[in-house]
Amino acid sequence: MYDYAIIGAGAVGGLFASLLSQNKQQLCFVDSRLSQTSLLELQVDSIEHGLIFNKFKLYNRLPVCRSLLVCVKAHQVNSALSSLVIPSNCKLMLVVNGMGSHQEILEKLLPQQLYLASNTHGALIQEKVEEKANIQLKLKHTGLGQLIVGPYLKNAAKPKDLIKLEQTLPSANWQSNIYPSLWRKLAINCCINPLTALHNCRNGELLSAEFQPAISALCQEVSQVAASEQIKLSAEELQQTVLQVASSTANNFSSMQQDIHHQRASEISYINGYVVKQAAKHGIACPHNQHLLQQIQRLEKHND
Ligand code: KPL
Repeated sequence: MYDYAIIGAGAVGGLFASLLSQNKQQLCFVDSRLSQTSLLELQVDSIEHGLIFNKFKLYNRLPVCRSLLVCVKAHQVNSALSSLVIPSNCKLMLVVNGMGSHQEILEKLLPQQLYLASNTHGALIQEKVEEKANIQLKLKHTGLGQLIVGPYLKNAAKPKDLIKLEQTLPSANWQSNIYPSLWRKLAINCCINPLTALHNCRNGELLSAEFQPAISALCQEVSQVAASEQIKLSAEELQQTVLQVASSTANNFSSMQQDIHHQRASEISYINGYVVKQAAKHGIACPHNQHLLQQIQRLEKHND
């Protein structure tokens, strides 16, 4: 039996696979689009352990595993899981940007099987070669962050497997109410992702004075919408967190900058789009988030 199966052979999935396998966890990857079982050769230039090399099986069906880690784009969660049957003794942990994607998969599992995570580790794909069905992936761990995990059902007890996750990944932390952390990460993504995509710049450039009014206004709106969902996060605290992350990932291009640059669909509907949708439910005006949502959607249409 595998300890973890991972869906998403990208920067985040690859990073966690290599860190977990350093700690003797049995791991594999799953991609239901494949026609046969293949191999993933992974090289990670990690901050704490230097170069890590691994080979993982890449299945096209779900093997017996204790936990399934889903590390794909928010808009891919539903389709990545659609053909898989998730047994009731398997925990599913969503490590995705934005909010709302978990609501699309609730009918696939019991609510107590679902765990949500907020990840602030930075990782960058340096090379990805797909040869026949096999994949060679080279990654760099660019920022030491945290993986915060909690249950979809607030205050549910911490399962034994997740105690093990905390022991094997020193930067993993359990929170019985994960929602404030998810909103904090949402605020980071609401500011950094669309602004870097629209200005085609690295995260660190958002530290300049010209961006401060926009970041402040976006944080005000996120704070107000979060409060309407009983999550108390002050706009000042959010703004400080956004600037800290922009500084610790200064050299990175955000995932949305990359998506827009490479003409791929972005996660905007699960980031600023989620804030705008929740705001509308509560009758709150969110002009700054709305504006960024529209501008990114316009770029996506232009790329079609
Ligand atoms: O999550 C990120 C992303 O790019 O999606 C941040 C934290 C902004 C790092 O780039």
